[in-house]
Amino acid sequence: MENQTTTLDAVVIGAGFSGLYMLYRLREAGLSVRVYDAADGVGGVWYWNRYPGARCDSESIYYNYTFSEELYKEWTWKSKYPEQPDILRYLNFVADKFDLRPDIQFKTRIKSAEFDETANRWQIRTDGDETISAKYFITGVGCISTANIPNIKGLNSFKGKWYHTGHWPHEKVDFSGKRVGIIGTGSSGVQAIPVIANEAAHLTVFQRTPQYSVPARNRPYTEEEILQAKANFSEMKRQVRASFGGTTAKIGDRPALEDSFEERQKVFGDAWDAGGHAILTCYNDLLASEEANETVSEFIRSKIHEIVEDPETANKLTPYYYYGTKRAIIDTDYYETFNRSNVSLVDVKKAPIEEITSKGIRTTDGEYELDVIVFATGYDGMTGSLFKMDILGRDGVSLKEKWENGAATRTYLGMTSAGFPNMFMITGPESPSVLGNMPITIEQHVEWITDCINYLREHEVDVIEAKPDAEAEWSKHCGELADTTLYTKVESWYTGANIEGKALGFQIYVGGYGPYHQKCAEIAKNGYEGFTLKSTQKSLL
Ligand code: NA7
Repeated sequence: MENQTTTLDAVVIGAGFSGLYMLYRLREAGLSVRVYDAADGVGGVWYWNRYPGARCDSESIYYNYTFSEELYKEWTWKSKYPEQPDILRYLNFVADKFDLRPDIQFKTRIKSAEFDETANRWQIRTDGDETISAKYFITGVGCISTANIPNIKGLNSFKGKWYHTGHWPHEKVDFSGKRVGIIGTGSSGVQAIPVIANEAAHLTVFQRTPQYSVPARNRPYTEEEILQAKANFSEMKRQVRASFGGTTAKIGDRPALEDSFEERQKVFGDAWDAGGHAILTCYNDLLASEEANETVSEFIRSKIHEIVEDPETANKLTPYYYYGTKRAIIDTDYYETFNRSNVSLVDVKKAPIEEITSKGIRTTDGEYELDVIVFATGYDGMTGSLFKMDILGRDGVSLKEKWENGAATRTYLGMTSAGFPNMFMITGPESPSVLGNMPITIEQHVEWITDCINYLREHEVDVIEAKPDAEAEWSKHCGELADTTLYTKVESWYTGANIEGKALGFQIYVGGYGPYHQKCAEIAKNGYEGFTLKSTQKSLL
């Protein structure tokens, strides 16, 4: 499409959990709205993450929308942790049920968005040279959706095939008989490694930082569990929306050191046997106190040495940072996979990767010949996908310029930013976003934004904008909360440390979903406290 200008009330970017629900709500509110997505189908990250073993680590019965009881009851999850094809099917089911596709433009990337201060509208441009004029500009681009492919010398010379987990081909990749190398042992690597090892002739794992991982103990749901979850819908919805992390999981009622060593071993052992993230919430101070954290870290280290038969490999796999401060991982047979004769582990912290050659990967210890390289090297989190677009607010200032110093990222509630009127971010930096079960906080963001837009329309307000002092206060509050935890003491993608040259800063609200939702509701109730509301006729605040 060339040189066309479309006029809409709202443009939403991304057809994942965020964008689909935003579309549903705004359309229901009577707005003209269109969602744009670079993919040719719905799903967001679940459209792209098709690597072997791709699965969500939130429990299925919570990893879905709760806005519609009918939807909840019509959909049935198969297993405790949903696998990527099931999540993609679910999001397609949602798109069909609510007839969302007519208002989604696929295969279209938004290149830029500029706020026109005279018209009080956003001018948005696509990669197809279409221009859209919209009153509201809303991003639902995900927190971990821009792939990080490390800049390793020689990648172009590699004669085999290479893939990033987050941009996996749609057709099945056949590993049988192949020598495969995988770089990265975060959630994606840990899920993919056991599955690829089953198929490949040989798998070499290039590990930079060892990871703590706990068995998921995934299994099919029983019919009774499904019936119970559906019958319990209303209570579940109430609980997850008020909870800390978007599930009904309970956080321990006491500090770890209040128990004796034997008592703690029993508590951790039970959580290990139950599987999933329960081990992180056994006690209430595991992410706040170094001594408490060491107890759970040491427990997992001992499990690694129990499982992995070769002591040298077990040593290489043993982490020494605070458990949970890099994203906590759950797995199926991760450590067990290193007992296989066709799997080897290379420590690239000790012997760094020097280059990718035509034949494989060369570290300072020598060359590994490979047919396939898998990059499980993660994402430019939180800001990467926002920075891929030129977003220009008042006075032509770009969001990237404003946030250049990551440590000083400024948002108000993680949804808005001063200087960017009528722009909303679903799970932007400084919202609770990734520290929990995301669909639940996405729903809250979408509902808050919809209520806000309805309020503006009812009160004939043209422009809403965060006040600089309100957002400075919010950012300060987020920083102070983060400093009470161990998250800021470890390098991770949460802090931006995984991206070369990225300014460091922990940009997530750690106060929990429930308290955050309550705070947002109070701000709305007080007539959108901390925002300037302006109409062309009158100034309301
Ligand atoms: P992660 O968790 O960021 O993991 C990326 C992995 O790749 C991690 O082990 C990194 O080591 C490693 N990595 C990154 N760059 C390199 C280079 N240049 N050389 C060697 N190793 C490297 O990404 P995932 O995709 O696994 O998971 C992302 C999120 O998706 C996850 O947190 C869940 O929320 C879902 P490092 O630890 O940086 O030393």
